[in-house]
Amino acid sequence: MEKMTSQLAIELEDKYGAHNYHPLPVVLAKGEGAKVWDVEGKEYFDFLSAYSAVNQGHCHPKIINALIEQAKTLTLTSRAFYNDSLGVYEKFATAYFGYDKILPMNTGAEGDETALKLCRKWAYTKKGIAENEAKIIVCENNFHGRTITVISMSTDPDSRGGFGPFTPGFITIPYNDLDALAHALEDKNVAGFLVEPIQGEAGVFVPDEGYLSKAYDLCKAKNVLFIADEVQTGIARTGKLLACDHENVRPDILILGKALSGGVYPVSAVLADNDIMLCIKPGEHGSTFGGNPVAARVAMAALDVITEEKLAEKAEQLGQVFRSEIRKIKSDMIELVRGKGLLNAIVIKPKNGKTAWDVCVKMAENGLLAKPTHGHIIRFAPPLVITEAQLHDAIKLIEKSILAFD
Ligand code: IF1
Repeated sequence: MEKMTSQLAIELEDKYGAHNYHPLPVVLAKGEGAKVWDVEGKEYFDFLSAYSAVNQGHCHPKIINALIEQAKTLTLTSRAFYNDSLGVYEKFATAYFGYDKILPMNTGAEGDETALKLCRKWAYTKKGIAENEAKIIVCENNFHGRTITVISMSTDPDSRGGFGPFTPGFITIPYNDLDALAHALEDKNVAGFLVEPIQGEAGVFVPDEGYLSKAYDLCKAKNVLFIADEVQTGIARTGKLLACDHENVRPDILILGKALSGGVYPVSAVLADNDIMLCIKPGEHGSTFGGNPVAARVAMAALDVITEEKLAEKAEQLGQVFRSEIRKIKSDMIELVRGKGLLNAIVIKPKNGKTAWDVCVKMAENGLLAKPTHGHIIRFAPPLVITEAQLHDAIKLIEKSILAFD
């Protein structure tokens, strides 16, 4: 076999893979905790964490062990039969998040699709909306995944362009705008409001304090379901178990993904109480892999790690350190630092033609991986297991990289 090099790996992907991504030219071969290594053995801090899937750190021994043990025993039965792990996981996860029921799926987009179906079914069976008339309010600049219905809710031309016709039944309003929400809620056919507590892809856009709790109250007053997409913000990333916890909001429907498995396996879930969840009956929804024994064991281990290692508290404390240290860097390329917990972003002001992309390339050279979004924003989201000493080392690399353009 030919010896693997970064160059060869990139050539292979370019030649044989679909061109639906434009990665930084870094080829990773190994990960542990907050660090990853490329094919040539160069070490990096991972400040993307697979878009917040790897909150528990790369290859966490407890999660990997759960994966291996279950994989050796039973991997998949389908839901045509019961398995001896799913119910245990369902009891564990509903207690963990405080809901009556959980519906297991695999990817975030499937979680969102499931929530939309559940909301519509509830609208027809409980709220009394006429068949096919239900509407769901969504926000501008949302990101909920890549399926046709999910991109039907998108306002991003790259996500939507050339993929129509789209699924109807959505009302789009500006994010962080309570008046717009109140106005949209006047429509009697509105069944749900789907929102990211912090908009990730939009560039870590944190709404005004009180937005979520007031939005929740507005929804309640109109008997409309408040649906939170916590695929990216959930599971300790923002300094609480859920980002909605910052405002003591308990969503009617909660969507989780990514870090629900610690990035080890595709595991997503929708949680709700009986009144809503039992609107879906046998045969009306499902997935071959959803709720498989490996996913169930991996997710329990991943959630145990969150609790045992106090990762929400760590994210809160280290997030304060990150933002205050970055704000001390004297560079006119840093326009703004924002975020919550360890979900943060720097808005970059281009200088001498150098953009956020160039800063990311420079950081990679210096041993830190992060990804630009929307051309001028860099997201910083390390695994939550990063130590304070490692965080300070990483901040020095970020500073050195930005100052290289002065
Ligand atoms: C990619 C972004 C992050 C999500 C929320 C659902 C999903 C996602 C809030 C779908 C997925 C990912 C997917 C990833 C890029 C990434 C992303 F930049 F595009 F927006 F994280 F910030 N809800 N987000 O953020 O989950 O089906 O992918 O499991 O490469 O598309 P999925």
